[in-house]
Order: sequence, then structure tokens, then C-alpha cells
Amino acid sequence: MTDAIQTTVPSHGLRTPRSQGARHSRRSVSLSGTWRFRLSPTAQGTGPLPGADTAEWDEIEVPGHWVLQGYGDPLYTNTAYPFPIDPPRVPDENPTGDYVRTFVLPHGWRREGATLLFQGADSAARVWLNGTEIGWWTGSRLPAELDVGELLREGENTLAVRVYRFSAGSYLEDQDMWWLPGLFRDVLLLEGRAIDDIHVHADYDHTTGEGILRVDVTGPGGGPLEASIDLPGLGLRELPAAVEHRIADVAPWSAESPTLYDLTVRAAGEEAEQRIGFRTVSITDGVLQVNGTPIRMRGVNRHEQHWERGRSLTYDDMLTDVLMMKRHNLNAVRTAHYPPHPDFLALCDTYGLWVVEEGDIETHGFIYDGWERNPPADEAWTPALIERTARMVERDKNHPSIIIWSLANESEGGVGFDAIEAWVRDRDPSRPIHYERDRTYHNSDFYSVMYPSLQEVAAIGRREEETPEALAENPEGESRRRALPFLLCEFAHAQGNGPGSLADYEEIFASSDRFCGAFVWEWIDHGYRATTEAGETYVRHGGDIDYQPNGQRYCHDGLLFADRTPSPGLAQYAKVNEPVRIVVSGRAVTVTSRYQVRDTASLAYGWVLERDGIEVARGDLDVPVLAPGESAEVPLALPGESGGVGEAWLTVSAAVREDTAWAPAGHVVAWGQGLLDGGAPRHVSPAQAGGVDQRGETVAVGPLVLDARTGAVRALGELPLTDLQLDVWRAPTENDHGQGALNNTAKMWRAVGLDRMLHRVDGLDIDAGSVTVRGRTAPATQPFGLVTAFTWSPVDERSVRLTVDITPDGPWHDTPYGHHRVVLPRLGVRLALPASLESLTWFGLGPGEAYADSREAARVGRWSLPIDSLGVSYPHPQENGNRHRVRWAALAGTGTPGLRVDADGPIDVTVRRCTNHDLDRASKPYEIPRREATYLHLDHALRGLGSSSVGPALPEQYEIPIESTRYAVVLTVTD
Ligand code: IPT
Repeated sequence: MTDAIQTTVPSHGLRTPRSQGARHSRRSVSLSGTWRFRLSPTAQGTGPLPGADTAEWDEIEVPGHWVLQGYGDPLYTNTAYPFPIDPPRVPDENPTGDYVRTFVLPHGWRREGATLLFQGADSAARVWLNGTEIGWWTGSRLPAELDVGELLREGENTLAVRVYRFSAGSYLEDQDMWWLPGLFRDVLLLEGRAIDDIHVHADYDHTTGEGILRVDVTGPGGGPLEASIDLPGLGLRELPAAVEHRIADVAPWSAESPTLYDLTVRAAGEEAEQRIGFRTVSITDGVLQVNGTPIRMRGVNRHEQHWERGRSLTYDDMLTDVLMMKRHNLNAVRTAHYPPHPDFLALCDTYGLWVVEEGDIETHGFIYDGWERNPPADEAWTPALIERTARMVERDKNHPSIIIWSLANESEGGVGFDAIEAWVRDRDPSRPIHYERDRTYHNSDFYSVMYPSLQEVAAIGRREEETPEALAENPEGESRRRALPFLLCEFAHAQGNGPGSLADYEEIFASSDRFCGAFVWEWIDHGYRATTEAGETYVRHGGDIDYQPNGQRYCHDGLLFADRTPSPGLAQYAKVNEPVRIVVSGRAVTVTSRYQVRDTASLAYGWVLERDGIEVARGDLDVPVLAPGESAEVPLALPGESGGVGEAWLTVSAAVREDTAWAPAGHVVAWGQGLLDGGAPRHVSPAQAGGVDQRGETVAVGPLVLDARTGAVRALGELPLTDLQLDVWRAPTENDHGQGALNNTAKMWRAVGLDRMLHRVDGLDIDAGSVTVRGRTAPATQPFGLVTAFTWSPVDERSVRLTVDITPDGPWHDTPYGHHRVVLPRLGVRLALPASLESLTWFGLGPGEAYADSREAARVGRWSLPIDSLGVSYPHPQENGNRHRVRWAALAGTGTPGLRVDADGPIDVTVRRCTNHDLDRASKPYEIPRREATYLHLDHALRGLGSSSVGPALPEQYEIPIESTRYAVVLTVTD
């Protein structure tokens, strides 16, 4: 029977789905571990399974994906199906894995009602116990439970499972992720018990402070079971189940204050345990509320992903994710795009994260058939959609952290959605429903879109957004939609360097209570650790596997790199989401609580005063405990400070006062900075070291030596300094590439030739006080260019001033390429220094990389890093490592003179061992050459990052204006 792979019928032989809690409360035998394994290239061509002699078979680990254990490759597609669109059939070429193991039934076990539980089998499985077929199912990320009572034997039992890589169910699983077959979650044998399932209804009445509790207990066959409940944490014992109890003085559950109570259910002489939280979700006047309080979700989209184990996560992986989210000020997660491992949800309950749980349904690839035959629009698939939804809702119904059910992702609309919406509303009226991709939103309690521009979001906040086309002729539907709260299920595509504008979005979100939450796409890069034959390690993306079609690098779009180290984007998001806002203005500090539920009693505050980045004084700050939304202005008595050279900055930070479940005492959650005074300018002595001195082929400007004919720089005192030229290029970021033809700025750059600018020196103006090197830099074939004047003037015997004048020349604005006008990647000068320089110390924003639209996490200070630690190794090499708003910077090394740069106004500084072009040419980090030089970029500006890899064009304010520009730096050779 190959039903599982050729019919819209979703399963055969599964028992009624039930809660994870009810399953958890019974004795179990883990069937994880080593199984016998045999892989066949097709479903039809596999050998007989029950009774097969497995002695010669391989061994494989469960949970796991066979493609990550040496059998074939994982495939990555974003929107495309890896098989022809001909639902519900899949091709013969369909690797099929046979798994066999034995287990021993523990003594004294109750067999009646015993089950086998598969927490996840991708994509379909068929099971035999002791030679008898007991069922099959589709639904990869959903539990499947089968009754086995009668078939269990005392002593040894043999379990055989056939798993198909593709099945009819795969048509419902076209999420943007790797296709990863196998028994990838736990397999368990569960004992039979009288308590079959528990359904907890635990509301909170915020007007009285009461918890409203009803616990429905069912027995075998699903009928109600007479039961009693204990809640020792609230001093309650032996309350009857199935009736509503109003309980005084309950501490409600919220992401900020995740109070859980242990519930014990007693029935038929048995006990079952369930942790519960009291909370009520409502939508009132278009505002999402929990326990009567409007909430805003600051979230991420989380796929389950590990760079070696794929979607087989360990408990530690899940805990790491939850702790990292909490430590980065996130309070919400959308389980994109399927139900996660159940332990993840228990962790969200415990640590406090709002959860939007999404069904395992996505039919994105039907877009290539104009959405013809889309399963949700075809009644034949409705039972499968309902079954998927039920297996999620029944498993997870008792989790307080889940406040919204999301029906599916990217599957257009149809009767199937009406059916699953109705099913959820009937079974669980306590939670609102989200579905984004049906533009009538008639199945959804939220208005929702993906990747809108800042302008679009602002209009949504005012409830003035454009009417979706689908509702143009439906005024009633449209006025319903316009009254809905707005849930931004995906924004800020975190592919490569970026995303930009997180702070801009946050400012708009804060402007309207219509915004109930936003979820960055996405949490973690889906890449695999790999090693070349030469032993170089890298992270594999879709295009690194010889398979078509594939979604290339779109799987690397997370705030965490594939190895779970945070990217700079996560630091930005943490800062934007800080729970208190600290504004330092002069000597006054204003602290505003952005908590929604709890007060700020858990925070302690401190301040540091620095001049030119050197600490002058520090102390604690008493800030009154603030209620949600409340502000306090706190005066700060600073010690008398004598002034000095360089800017004085006051930094105030808020940290966790005592160890919490998710962070140690001292963990900083928020900070703010203010400039106290600009300080005295750095002392620069008037030109003493003589002025300009021409000697044959060279000309000296103070310590600087230039070629008298070409104007090329040679040295600053003892320090070789060469290759100074105007540089407008950067290795395009993922966002510079846009999305195909859309916003593909990098393609325009290359077509126009900004990656191969040609330089010309027009002449040198040498006079007693300065030398000006005049020139023009422009791309081949183009009539436009940049006229440059580099003016060198002596400062003293070790320093020289460089004034850079850049004047656009020719028809820049009238030479569009395709839909694009010409914009610049960067604007500044680049020069080469000896490789012996080792470190960079700077005063400006740091310590991490920062860009005009992605700089929130960087603060003003004096920072020092080895040159080799300045960059960020994005899995696909691209622009990185810029330091923003730098006032001065110093390069030093052992046994070599150093260089100090003082900028007149803040500049961008990049230092690396390779050129922009080197970085651009590499397709993996190990291909980036390490040159015998140190390249220093002193930029007037860099283009912002944006998030156009999937998203809007870069906002205009982050483009570099093409206009006459002047900036100046003093270069000093140091010992
Ligand atoms: C959106 C998908 O929902 C998500 O799974 C992911 O593919 C993301 O895009 C891009 O990385 S769909 C897109 C057409 C907006």
C-alpha cells in the first residue's frame, strides 16, 4: 500500500490527537537511539520490510535526518516544489528509508491503551509492529500516535517504519527550508492509562484578579472521566474537574511574568501532571490584549535548525534559543512555519515568550501554476488540512505561552481555510487566529502583511492603508479588515549584513496600538557545516548542493549565524527592543519603562562618565520603580570635571539586579548616552615643520612624501603609505542584490561600472602652503564621473592634513540603468599601509560594525581590536566591518610606525587585509585572500544596508547624496 504517497487522505490508523501533557504524564520507553536502516531510491523498489533480515543493514541514529547522516543530500528550495506539480502524486524517484529496531516491553505495563508516539516523521511513514501494519500518516512536523495495545508482546517486540522522502503531504509542506527526510524527532512507547487527555481552560479576570479554571478530563474513547484536581501552589485540593472554579489572588501568566502552577489531575486511581498558566487573550477595539493589557510582540520567526542535525534539535539547542531570545530583549516567537518540538513550547511557558504557533501548511509552489489546484482551494484536501490543524491544536492547547494560532503560511485562500478556521474556533475559542496570505482576511483576526516599507507601516498605524484588491468590491469585508489589529508576521529580512531600519520600524510601531507585534525574518541561518578537501570549513547553502532548482543563499537569512553565534543584526534588534528607554540629556537622565506588564523593580542602574573614551568617574543611579509606560527624570550629581581634550559622554545603563532564570545579575538590558561637552579641540601646533618642499621627483608636505609628477603618496615619515585613491565600491551585500530584478542595486552598479572605476590625475597645484592633486574618477563607457581634489597641507613634523573635495561631474541623475537611478555604494578614500600593523583603536561608535541605518547597538567610546577581529565573516563574503561616526582612529603594530587619523567630523572607517574587490570576488570566506598590506578606508559615507533581499527599497535617507562633498582628516605618523 502506498496510499501515503498518492492520496489526499492524510493518514490511516492514528488515534485521536491529544495534549502533550497527557502523553508526558505516563510511563514511557524512549525508542530514540540506534536503528537498523536501509535506503532505497524509490518507494516501489524497496524490499519487503516486516520480517526482513536486517543483519546486513546499516545503522542510523534516531532522531535524525538520513540526508545528514551520509545518505544523499539535503535539498533547499524556497518556494519551488522539488517535484512536478501534479497533486497528489509524487515522482518515482523518491528515496525511501526503512527503519527497524526491537524493544522490550517493561514488566507490569498496562498494554490496554498503550501507544506508539512519533513526534516527527518527514514526510510520511508507515508502521508495522511485530509484523502487523498499524497505520500510516503524513504531516512531518506533527505528532502521530497509534494504538498498539493488542500487538505488544511480553519481552522483545520488533518495530519497522518505512519513511518516504516525498508524499502527498509534501504538497502541504512547501515552506522555505531544507527538505529533510527521516524520523527526526523522538519516538516513544507510552503506557496505557485511564486518563486519556486533559484540556485546561485557565483564564484570568483582570478586573477581579481571579483565575477562572476548568479542567476537562477524558478517558479511553474520549468520553468525560470523573476526576479531581489539585493546585497546591494556590492551596487547592480535590476540586472537581469539568466545572468552572473562580480562584482568588492568582498571579497571571505573561511573557514578562511567566507564573506557572503545577496542576495534578486525579482520576480512576491515577495522577497526571500539567503545568498551567492563567491568562486571557482578547481583541478589544482593534487592540490585542492579554489580561486586559495591550501587548506588543517583539519577535522573530523561528525555524528549527541546527547546522549539523537539521530540524533534529536537542533540548539544549531549544534552551539556547529561548535564553538567547530572552537575553536579546525579545518577547515573542512565531513558530515559522510549523509546530516546533513540544519541548520548545514548554520552555516558552517557563521563561516567558509569547508564541504565535503556526500550522504545518504551506503550498507556496502553486504560485508556479497560477494557484490552480491549490490544495486549500480544493475540497479533496480539506480533511488533511483539518487533521493537521487538529494535531497541532490538540497537542499544544494547554500552553499559556501560545496566544495566537496561525493557520498556515503562504497558501493563498480557499474552502480549506474556512474549514480549519471553523474547526479551531469551535475547539478553542480562547485564542485569536492569524492567517496572512488571504487578502480578504476573512479567516483572520489580524490584518497582516510581509515586508512593507516604512511608509506602508505608518499608514497602517493610522488605519489609512490602501484597500487590498481582494476587498475592493466588498465594503463590509473591508471595514471589518480595517478595524483589525495589525500583526507584522515577517519584516526586516536578516540575510547577510543587515537588516537596516529596525529603529525606524520601532518608532512607527510605538506610534499606534494597532501594532500588536512584529517578527523579524528570521532567527537562524539554515546552513550546514562543511569542509573542503583542503580542510577549509564553510557553511553550505542551497546552491552548494548539486540539485536544481534550489533557493541558493536565501536560507542564510537569520539573526544567528548557522553555528548559533549572534550576528550584528541581533545586537541591533536587542537594542531596539530594550525594556526601558534611557535618554541622557545634559546631566538629566530620563528613564521610561517599556514593559507592558511588570514594573522595573528588577533593574539596577549605573552611569559612567568618559572623556575621549577614557573613564573619568562612575556610580550607581537611583531610579524609582516604574510602572509600565511610566517615566522618571533623575538628576545626576556628577563630580566636578575639569574638562579636557575630546568629547565627554555620559552612559547610563540598566542591568538585571539579581540572577534571573534567563540571565545572571549584571546582564545589561538597556543603555542610553548623552554628550556632556565637546571638549577642547586636540592641540594641533601651527605649521612649524616647514611647508611644502619639492626635491626632484618628490614633493614633501610636512612629513608626507608625494610623487611630484603623479601626486601619488609614498610615505608619511617612516610609514609607507600608498595607493591612495577615491573609492566608491563595496562588495555588494545580500541586500544590495535585492530580490531578482527587484531592487537589484548591485546589478546596476556592475552594469554601470562602479566596480571598475578608472582614475586620472589632471595635475598638481603646488604652492607654499599646500599641494592639491586634481583628478577625475569615472566608470568606463559612462559620461559621468567624480572630479576630485586631494589637498595636502602640513600640520607639524608628524602630521599632515588631507582635504578631500569631490564634485559630481556629468549626467549622474539622468543616466538611469533599468529602473534604477545610479546610487553610490560608498564615497571616500582608500589607502594601503604595511601588513605589520596589527590593531585599531578608535573613538566613535563601537565596538561592533555599524552603518547609517544599523547603528543602534553601537555606542560612543574608545575601542580597540586586532585588525583581524574587525570584520564579520558572513557566510557569503560581502561588505562588513565598518566603524561608524569615527572621530579618530589609530593603527599600531610592533616594530612599525603607526598611523593616527583625526577627522574634522565623524567619518566611516574600515580596516582589512584585503581589498573590496577581493571580498567581492570570493564566494566563500576561505576564498578571501589575505594580502601583504593593510587597507584603510576613510569614508565620507557608506550606503545604508536596508533589507531589500526580501523587502522594500533602501529608504532614500540612507542613500549617499551625489553632490559636492568635502571632508578632511589629519594623518599623523606615530611611534
Ligand atoms: C516569505 C516566506 O513566508 C518566508 O518563509 C521566507 O521565504 C521569506 O519570505 C523570505 O526569506 S514569502 C516572500 C514571497 C515574501
